[in-house]
Amino acid sequence: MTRVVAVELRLVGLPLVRPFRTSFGEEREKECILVRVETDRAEGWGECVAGPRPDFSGEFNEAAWLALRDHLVPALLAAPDPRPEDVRSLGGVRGNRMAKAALEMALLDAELRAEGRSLAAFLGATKERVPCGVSVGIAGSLEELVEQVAGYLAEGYVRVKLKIEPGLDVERVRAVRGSFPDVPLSVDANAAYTLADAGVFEALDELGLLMIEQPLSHEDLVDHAELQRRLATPICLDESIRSAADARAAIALGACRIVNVKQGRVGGLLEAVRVHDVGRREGVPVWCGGMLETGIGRAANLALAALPGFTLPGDTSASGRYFAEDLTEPFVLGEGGTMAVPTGPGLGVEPRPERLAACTRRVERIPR
Ligand code: OSB
Ligand code: MG
Repeated sequence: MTRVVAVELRLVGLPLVRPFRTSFGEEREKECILVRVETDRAEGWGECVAGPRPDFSGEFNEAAWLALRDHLVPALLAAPDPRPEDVRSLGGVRGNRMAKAALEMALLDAELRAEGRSLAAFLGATKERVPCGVSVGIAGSLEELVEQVAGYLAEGYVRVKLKIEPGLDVERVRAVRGSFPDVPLSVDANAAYTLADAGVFEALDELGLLMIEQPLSHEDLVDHAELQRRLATPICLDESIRSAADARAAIALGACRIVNVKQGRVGGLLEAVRVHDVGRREGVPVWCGGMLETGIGRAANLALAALPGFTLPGDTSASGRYFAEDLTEPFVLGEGGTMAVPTGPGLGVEPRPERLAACTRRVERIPR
């Protein structure tokens, strides 16, 4: 029996060590909502993957704040014994998956802390360390891109993903491939193309890429299936997969051969495990995506990435790839480009109080 005493919402902002440019714009800082749940037994933290603008998905920080404050949190506080698995349908709220995921994470963290059990163990992790890739934003020039990639490879990352957009694609990827012929390399278009651009992907198909992530619209599985039929390189879907049901549909249609799993995009860690299970059952490799998380969300991603179906390196980079100073103790890249999965109770990490205070823009505590 868990009694939730209060939920605290907090908007935080952290400067990024280098601007992160994608086909939908450039981020100079990380801004997100942290959720802290106080129960009668423990406290728990969750991080919302929404950003300041509704670009990656329809969710964004101000909207997620209201979904939490006015709908999800009141429903949670009204429930007599709320379980993490209830958050999905809490208060009959549709959508708002990123907001729900943050609340579910906080509730799970609190429960597992009270039980002294790690999130990784609870989710079914089978690895103590996970191999890590890095997602490289669109650079100012081709030379800068090659230099950035060289730097990340020197740090030990085992897979490099390049962001692309129309006009900044084949030439750049070809240059990186030319400089690093054997590096496991992929691209991510964040839905910036249409089937009329098939020629771009046919050219990329010659470069020995591990995968092409979300080339077309997030809403168009049929066109992805058409494109996949024309390519030898596997298509990986990110934005298109909002649930295990979406993953089943995409695989059944032949719209992808790989799935990027992000707990926030699919409404929480429990649904993320179900997406993983679909991939395993269907023989489709999955890997753990990222949303430039702070150490809180990063801890959750590492626990998830330690499940057996996560057979490709994730976008689970070290704290230093994002922040000069993380909210938690920094995550560091270790031997062989791997990172340790946290073993402490719950997420196994918590914000450092002075760093949290310095990054906080707004706090609201909602008591029972
Ligand atoms: O499409 O995978 C993406 C970051 C923000 C939004 C969308 C994406 C990304 C990344 C960065 O690629 C992954 C990471 O290092 O967290
Ligand atoms: Mg992506």
